Amino acid sequence: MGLANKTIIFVAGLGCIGKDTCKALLKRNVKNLVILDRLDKPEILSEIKKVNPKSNVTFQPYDVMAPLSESCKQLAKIFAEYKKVDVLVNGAGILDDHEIEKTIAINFTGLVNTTTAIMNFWDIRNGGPGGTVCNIGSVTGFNAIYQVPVYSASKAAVVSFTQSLAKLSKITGVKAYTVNPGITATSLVQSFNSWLDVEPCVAQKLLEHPTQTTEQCAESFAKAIECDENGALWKMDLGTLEPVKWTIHWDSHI
Ligand code: NAE
Repeated sequence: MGLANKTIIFVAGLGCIGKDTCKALLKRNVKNLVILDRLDKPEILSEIKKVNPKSNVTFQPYDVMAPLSESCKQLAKIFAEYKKVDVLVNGAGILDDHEIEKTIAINFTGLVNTTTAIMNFWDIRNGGPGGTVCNIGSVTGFNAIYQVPVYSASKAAVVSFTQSLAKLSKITGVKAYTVNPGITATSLVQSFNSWLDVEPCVAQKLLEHPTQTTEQCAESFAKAIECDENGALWKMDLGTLEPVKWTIHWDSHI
């Protein structure tokens, strides 16, 4: 998918990976970039806007923990304004295994709700034009950091949900894939709680191993969005972008 002239909604576009990915998208001349995030960060927004003054970049406060009906209302306003939206990026996430319910609510339920809400506007069964959902999973959705089992499982849920969405695209007309970063130098991984404090030094131990920069991650991220491959599982680790081949252990045959 050439990104020039496309309209993209980016949930969590003001986070560390989000910000640099927004910049990478603007370098590709995205037409409209609608950033939704929980916190208003005007200085980050203006830094993003500067990358390409020809692109239209806007921000709206958005909490993925809001009820589904609220997400639907907010998306209705966005669709009324832009008419056509091509890609939804779901990127909200927290890493704190002391916060069990919040982790599931933000990392998984919130992503499911935003995706469910946009189906009202995209589903070809309602006369919609289709679209593409790009969900941020994690390499921990493939193989857990077992000291943060709640976070890892929330990302495995994102991977699984997105694989089903991709298979449903024949019915809905909506494509889906995940982008799964390896450890990326952001505030998320600088310091975090393990489950039941099983490993008090988990962040420190993790960061003893090689990581990638947000700029490297963002470049891979933008390339994955350009590929627009339904069902893809992209691993974005150590500055590379690689498709992951999923092993099939069972088939429902339906
Ligand atoms: P970050 O903390 O800078 O970004 C988190 C973003 O989620 C922020 O924009 C924040 O405002 C938004 N957010 C949190 N709660 C929200 C809510 N209720 N409603 C709306 N937005 C909300 O950290 P980041 O590292 O840039 O993380 C961005 C995404 O990438 C997250 O989903 C994270 O899980 C994922 N990710 C990060 C890494 C990493 O190493 N940094 C990895 C994979 C995936 C590797 C690991 O899994 C550790």
